[in-house]
Amino acid sequence: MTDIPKDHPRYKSLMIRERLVEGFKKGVVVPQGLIAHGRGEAFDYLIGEETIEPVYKAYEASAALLLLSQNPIIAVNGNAAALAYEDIGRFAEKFNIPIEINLFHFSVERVRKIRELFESFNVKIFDVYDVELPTVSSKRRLVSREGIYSSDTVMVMIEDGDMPIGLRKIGKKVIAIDLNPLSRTARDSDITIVDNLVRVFPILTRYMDKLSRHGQDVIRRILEDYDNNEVLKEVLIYIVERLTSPGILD
Ligand code: PTJ
Repeated sequence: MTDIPKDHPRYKSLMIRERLVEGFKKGVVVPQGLIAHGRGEAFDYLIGEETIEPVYKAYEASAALLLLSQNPIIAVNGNAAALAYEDIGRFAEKFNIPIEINLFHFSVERVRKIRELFESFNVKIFDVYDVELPTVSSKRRLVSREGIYSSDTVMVMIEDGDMPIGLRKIGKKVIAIDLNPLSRTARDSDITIVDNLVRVFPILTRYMDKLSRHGQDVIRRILEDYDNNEVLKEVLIYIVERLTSPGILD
């Protein structure tokens, strides 16, 4: 691992990069995943590398949807596992939500390596692909009958855009984590959390804890009032205002 001095102004971001590089060396992340991360970093820069105000509504709605779902599931790929397997594992364990390994660049070897990362958590992991999604053409169509295929809500992250639309076509609800508010994934999902995956699960945990103290009617209303397009617009406005604010280069 590269020795990054703690006082480096970009320490945090460089350490996150290191996780990806380590994941790549171990065969968890594909080379394309490094490129995908660069795009994410660019958008993280634009939002100031912090969770921004409009996105809290998406967090709240995501928690509401997960709490109301009968069979929610978290789909993980190479980047997600490399960046946040501990956070995802803890979340899945706490809220008893299964995980399915769902890869664009599919290989049995990568599935095994990603599975290993989650094995220390008491969570159900789906990694047997016995059915195909008729609405997805990429290798992500390979899913588990008892996992993604039978779920009602799927959480996807750092992915390339074919899953949300494909999943919604067969009646599933989709929560996406994607730093790019303009991506297909962001626009085609029911709820998009425009935030860096490395920040997402602790915040989502807080919302899950908070909302689970409320009655179903309150949770349902939060979901009904949520408008993903509006939130994406607010994110774009936030970025534009931030970039054009007088002190931006100070
Ligand atoms: O592991 P596999 O085989 O499933 O392959 C995964 C990759 C990432 C290679 C594949 O899904 C891909 O090519 O994705 P894209 O099309 O590059 O899209 C990735 C999206 O995730 C982009 O919109 C990025 O802005 C976003 N992104 C990247 N890093 C992060 C992120 N969003 C949230 N948090 C991040 N850390």
